[in-house]
Amino acid sequence: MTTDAGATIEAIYADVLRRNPAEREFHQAVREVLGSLAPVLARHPEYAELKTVERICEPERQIIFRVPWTDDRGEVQIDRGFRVEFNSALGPYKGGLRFHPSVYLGIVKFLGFEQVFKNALTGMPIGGGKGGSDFDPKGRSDAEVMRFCQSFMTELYRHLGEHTDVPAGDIGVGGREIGYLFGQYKRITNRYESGVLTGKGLTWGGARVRTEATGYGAAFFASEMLAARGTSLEGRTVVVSGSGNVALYAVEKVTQRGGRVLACSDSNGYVVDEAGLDLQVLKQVKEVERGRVSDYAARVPTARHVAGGSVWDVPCEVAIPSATQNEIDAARAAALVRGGCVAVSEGANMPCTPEAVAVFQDAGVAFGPGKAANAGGVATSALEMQQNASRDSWSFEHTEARLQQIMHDIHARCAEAAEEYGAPGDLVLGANAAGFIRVAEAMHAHGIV
Ligand code: NDP
Ligand code: 2IT
Repeated sequence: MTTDAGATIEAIYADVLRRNPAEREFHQAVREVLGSLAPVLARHPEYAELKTVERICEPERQIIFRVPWTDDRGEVQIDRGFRVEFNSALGPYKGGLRFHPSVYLGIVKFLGFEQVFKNALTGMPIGGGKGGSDFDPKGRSDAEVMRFCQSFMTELYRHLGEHTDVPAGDIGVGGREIGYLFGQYKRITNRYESGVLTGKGLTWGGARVRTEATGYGAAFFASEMLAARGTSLEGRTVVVSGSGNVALYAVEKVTQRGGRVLACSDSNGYVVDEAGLDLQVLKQVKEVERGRVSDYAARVPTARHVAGGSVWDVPCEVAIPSATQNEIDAARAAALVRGGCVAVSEGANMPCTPEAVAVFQDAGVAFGPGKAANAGGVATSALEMQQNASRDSWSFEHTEARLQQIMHDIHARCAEAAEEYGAPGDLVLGANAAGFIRVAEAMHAHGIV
């Protein structure tokens, strides 16, 4: 039975490679999920019969468009916009927008595919999608970012709607960009449709805790994994990569829970502060000044900046990779294990290569895959949609308590599915199996769609 299921999965993967050439990250994300599905297909032959896996691997809709805009010098710029509406079995397409020069269809599809299972794991009524652009916001003025966002939304708006597709932020897209995007959507449609975007400002439909949610959630997930092993974050040394939205609030929650965050990074290098990162200075540098982590080191006497190199050279007990895909390879994972790492909670999407994941799992390190560990962001987006639909606004405390419960439940769901499918403690298998089954069941109810 398992052998049949294994052969089916290999055939499906070969077809995904053939139909989606040169989309390396998408292949990697599909491989990772398919790698967990043999025991699920063995128990549910109907999924093979009705080609559920094949259908899930094919996005429902892919939109690619020109984004022309004029820079501050009057020069015309042309970027490429994407929105991949991957799966709407559980609810409207939901997922962030990434603005980064590395964005191409393969990145958007990998992120959209991950999002389908992540959103399913949250238990909330949201389908999966992702979008973005190869626009590089670095060094651009506010006015340039605004004109870009307006041009981007001038095409994208026709595909969106609170019941259709609801974007949010990701790399390079934060509160400022969501503001410009919302303003243009409202202007074009003449609708104050709060639920069409999440991550909004608190005065115009945003939800408390959405800013903090992904980083807090990744720290909560680390706590859950440690609690399952009878321990906690208290007194632990922690390294968080990146210094953006996810990283900053992972640092904040870890610190609140008694952990000491030794280091964080950006694409130019990393900063080490054995005293534990001073969050007030870090937030000032990153959120207010839009500066670099080198600016933090210049201001804090206990800190030093290392230009280039990898923040994963810093030994720690708990790692929360929160920058980007494939930042931890097998060699870095092995170094982390040698340095005493006991838990990894993926704040970013797919930050560990498959080889790195194997190193962690073989060494008995507690490993929380991104689709579970960073699901707090999108879950809180769903809470924002809920508040928008009821024209309500919840307190910070209430919303954080909801988030904490959601992360607890996701961990439990993954752990239970891992048990059920014969791999106790394997949260990768648990997350993939639990997420997949939830989507597959809804798709079955809907017929061949
Ligand atoms: P931000 O843009 O706020 O921050 C990204 C951080 O990662 C920056 O410090 C950036 O450095 C660094 N980084 C990005 N790309 C690279 C790269 N190619 N090489 C080295 N460093 C890089 O993004 P977020 O914090 O929102 O996102 C971080 C990760 O978390 C992403 O994987 C995203 O998909 C994931 N995520 C985000 C969620 C959210 O709610 N925002 C939800 C769930 C997952 P620099 O400034 O130098 O570019
Ligand atoms: O990867 C992610 O889950 C996000 N960037 C957040 C998506 C969302 O819709 O809040």
